[in-house]
Amino acid sequence: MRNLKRILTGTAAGVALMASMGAANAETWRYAFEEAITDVQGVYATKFKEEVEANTDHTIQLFPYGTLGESADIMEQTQAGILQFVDQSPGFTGSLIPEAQVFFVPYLLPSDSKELAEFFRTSKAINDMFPKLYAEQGLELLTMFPEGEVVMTTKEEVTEPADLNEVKFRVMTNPLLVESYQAFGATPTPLPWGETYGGLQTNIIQGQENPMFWVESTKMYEVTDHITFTGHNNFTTAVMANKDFYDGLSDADKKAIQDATDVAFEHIVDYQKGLTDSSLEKIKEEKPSMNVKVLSKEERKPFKEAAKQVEERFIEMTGESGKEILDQMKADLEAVSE
Ligand code: 6CS
Repeated sequence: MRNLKRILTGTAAGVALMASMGAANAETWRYAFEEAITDVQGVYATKFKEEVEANTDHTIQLFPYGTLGESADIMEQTQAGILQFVDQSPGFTGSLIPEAQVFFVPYLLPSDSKELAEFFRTSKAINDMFPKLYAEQGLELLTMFPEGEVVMTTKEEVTEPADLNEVKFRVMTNPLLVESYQAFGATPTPLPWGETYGGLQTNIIQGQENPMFWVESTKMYEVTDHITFTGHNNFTTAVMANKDFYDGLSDADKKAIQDATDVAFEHIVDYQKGLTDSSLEKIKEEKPSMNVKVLSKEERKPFKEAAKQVEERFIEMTGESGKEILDQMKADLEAVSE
């Protein structure tokens, strides 16, 4: 082989042939996500791509939101093996993996971002239990990471559950989120993302929830007038690979993917420092009349009270398996809060 290399590199045609031989196993892998390239999932995917391309012969082609359809479409394409990687948030995975709805038990996750990141890094529920559930659906769960505190944006001010009465509130297509907003006093309306802006514009819906960077980048402030920090959740997302594809990789490629996953996780945690505040500033510049309300401890009480029945519903909906995940998550959260 060394002799062949010496012979080939002696001529221009030989160099070209060597390059193509080197590339014989190189593949292009497709990775779709639910946001734009400049949003949190896009920043994560870009870092992941950079790392994989630097450490393997392979190339990753990124497909931001809208290029291949809605979240449900990219998940279907990944399960079918058309895509190799997908970022789908548990908010859309609830019907496929009911236990993933645990991320919608209100007031479960901590608000402190350092504690939250450490939870995602160390959680047995996330790193040991969820991968088995995703594997049953033909998916290799690579990571889960937080995308920021969820706020409500609405047409009318919200300070208590009674303000949500008769408010058609868009939620991701997730049965437990429907339960949550019912418990909060609203009329939950599950919709794919693509119908949200238009729904608010035409008053078919009057509210939605999401992290601040998304409220800013998707211009939710153009179609709603109030932002409420209720502290009830932090947005979680998940990145996975098609399992048959992943299982068929060499150990070196698997390691490169795992390493890229870890590097991109730390990058995205770091990237989000101050993001809620800077997004809020941009919104205030674009629309100074936007009303921003941070609910006090006292004002949060009735929402917290309602959360109890949502937790009970989660257990009813998911049985023993869901309860085990919830209990483990609580233990994992306890461990990082110490
Ligand atoms: O609410 C949604 O549907 C969207 N929210 C975020 C933060 N990312 C993607 C998802 O589609």
